Amino acid sequence: MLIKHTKKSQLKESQLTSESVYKDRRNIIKGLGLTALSAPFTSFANASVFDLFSSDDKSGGGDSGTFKRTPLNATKNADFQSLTPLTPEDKILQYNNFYEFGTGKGDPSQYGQQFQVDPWSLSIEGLVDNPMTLYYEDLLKKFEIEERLYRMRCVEAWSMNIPWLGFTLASLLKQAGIKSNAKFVRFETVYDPEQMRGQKSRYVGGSIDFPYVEALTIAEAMNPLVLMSVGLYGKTLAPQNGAPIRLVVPWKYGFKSIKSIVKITVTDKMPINTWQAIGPNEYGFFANVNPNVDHPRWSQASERFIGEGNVFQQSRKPTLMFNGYEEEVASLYKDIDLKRYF
Ligand SMILES: Nc1nc2c(c(=O)[nH]1)N[C@H]1C(S)=C(S)[C@@H](COP(=O)(O)O)O[C@H]1N2
Ligand SMILES: [Mo]
Repeated sequence: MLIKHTKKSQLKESQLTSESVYKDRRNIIKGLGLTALSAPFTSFANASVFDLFSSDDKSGGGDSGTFKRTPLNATKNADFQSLTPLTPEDKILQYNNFYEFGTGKGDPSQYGQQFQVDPWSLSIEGLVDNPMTLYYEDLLKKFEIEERLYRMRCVEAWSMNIPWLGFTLASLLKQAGIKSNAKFVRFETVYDPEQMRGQKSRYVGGSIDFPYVEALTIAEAMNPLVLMSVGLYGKTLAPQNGAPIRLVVPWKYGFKSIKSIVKITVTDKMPINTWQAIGPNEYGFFANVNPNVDHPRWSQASERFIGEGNVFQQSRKPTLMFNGYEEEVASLYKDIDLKRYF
């Protein structure tokens, strides 16, 4: 007998949305005498702290923008094609976190359209046999680009399903050749205050000490799920999504997926990532999606899925361990206390 094994990461959202959460929400909305109206009160039924404070999501905030994205050829990776529903393209382009352009969800699309991505250079340095520099064309041509549909889960308790285009970080690191004493891979976003208003003003950029930094252990970085993304929905990335190249680590909170990368350093010292530097009690190094480890200020047990419709029509669903990628990555953490190393 042939048993078709469906990976948990490939289940449909409809199979995951907990009915009780959904009913609950409908009753609260009904109780307020509101159906799907855009009264701010309805969102209290299921919003996280962040949802309530951010002035975002009427229908996304900014507009998709005037930046020219070009079509990209990619091979569909058959293992990652069945995730549904996808978040609509306009939402992925208009609801962003990219503090270099401002802290509002609409700021990156509004203020990022003039951002220059070509020429670009990305250096790979540190504990590698072949240090290298990749230029704009290399990012799109040097590696085989594939399409993968991945969940994306922000630490703020909202999520999207995104059809990324990119290549594995492992393929890049293999070309660079990691030395045997290497332990971490550190990533750095471009520092360009003239083009990034959030880097020019601490007020606009949420008091972050730029450049934005992220890091993974070598074992995490070599996991075949990790992508260097250069596009989404069949085209190159828009600035608001981290053009021309950004990281995608689908089992970790979104802040690990650093945008607009100019430097990758292989090192033997554990780097301090940007959000950990800002709030070490709230954001850790690992940042694995975990429904059982709450953020000190809000629950991580469920999330608002950003799909069709406005914030009030969107469903809440239970958060999955490692964002649904448990089969692929749980072994990386088998001896680790995930409550302590969050
Ligand atoms: N350089 C940089 N990278 C970043 C961020 C940022 O502010 N600056 N925000 C992170 C957060 S919190 C999230 S949720 C994702 C959002 O990616 P998206 O806007 O493409 O969905 O980008 C991450 N990468
Ligand atoms: Mo995030």
